[in-house]
Amino acid sequence: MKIESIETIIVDIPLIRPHKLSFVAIDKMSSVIVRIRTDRGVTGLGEATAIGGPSWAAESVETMKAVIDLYLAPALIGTDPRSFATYLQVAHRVRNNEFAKSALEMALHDVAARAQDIPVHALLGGAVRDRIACAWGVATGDAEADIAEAKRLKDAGSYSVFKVKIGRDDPGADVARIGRMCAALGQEAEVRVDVNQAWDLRTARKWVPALDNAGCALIEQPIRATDTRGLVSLQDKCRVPVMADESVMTEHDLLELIRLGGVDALAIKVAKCGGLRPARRMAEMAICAGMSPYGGTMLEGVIGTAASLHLFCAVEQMPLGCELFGPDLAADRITTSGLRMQDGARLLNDGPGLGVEIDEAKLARYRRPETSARTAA
Ligand code: MUC
Ligand code: MG
Repeated sequence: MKIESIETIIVDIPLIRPHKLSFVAIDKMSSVIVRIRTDRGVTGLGEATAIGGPSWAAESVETMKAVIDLYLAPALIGTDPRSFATYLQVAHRVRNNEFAKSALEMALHDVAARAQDIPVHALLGGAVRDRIACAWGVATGDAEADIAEAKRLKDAGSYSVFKVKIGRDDPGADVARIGRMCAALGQEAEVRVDVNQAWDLRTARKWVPALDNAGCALIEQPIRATDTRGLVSLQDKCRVPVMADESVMTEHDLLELIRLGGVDALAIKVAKCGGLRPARRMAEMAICAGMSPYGGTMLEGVIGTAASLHLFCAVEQMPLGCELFGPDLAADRITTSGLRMQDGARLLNDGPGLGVEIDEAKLARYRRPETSARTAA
């Protein structure tokens, strides 16, 4: 089997409401969709998103598309998509650009799995669960609206774990509203926070224990990504898990975190790790070092979320669950089917491959103009 073409398409799908992080607010989900076509008629899909352009990480959908179109795709045309060795040779010639690589690597997994008529999780060792507890990301930008949204979702029975984006406001006000949210939601719900690097270490030393006392169940990336030592020191200041996210983009970052003593939890994301295989490896490294891997998101749509789901259902220990809520935050989708939730858990979908198909009319509606396909001459 040979790759005939690798197409990259940027899509922008509106969100059901603006999503406001400490450093940026977004009102659409911007993704690069990768579609691989082969000479045997087997196709594969991949997706990577960026939050606020090159803002959460160094890549944007525009850079991902360029890197794939100009540097990765041309070297793969005509090769066997099932050969991971070929992909690695090509990928190693491009430095960094993990998000771009992850979209391509995802599409290659989809092709390879479809060619064998098996689900992608079977290529990742096989699912050990058929569902995973899923948190909802609360980030309306307004304290009272955040509490109302979480309460509505909890009362509807759809979500019971909430990850609140804080760090835009004064730390004292943020901590007070987390306390109010915990009280409003009661014992059956869990409230976690993601500060997205907004605090300096001195601020975090004061407010991390206060968050813990307010009932917050997990504190993600309170300080800047580069201060790994500071992050480790904060874990000793509270009883609940501190989670590394932006501090650990690569395996080398993870080794450094482990060397410094580690924290309780690590957000694994297919995009930042550079693909399904490195993400799986990092989840296992975390487990070996006594950290809990957590199923993170970059707010992917159905394609990228399905890939993450196949991965997280194949990792043996995922005690903190995941936050694969991206498809529910988007107002629409470009696939013919969605991904199901039941009793606060995201249900693993069937294959073959990722088990999702493009809805061509929707793709045409949400694609940005000026797309290109790299095709064998
Ligand atoms: C992050 O830092 O976890 C993804 C979803 C969300 O709400 O924030 C982002 C990134
Ligand atoms: Mg985060």
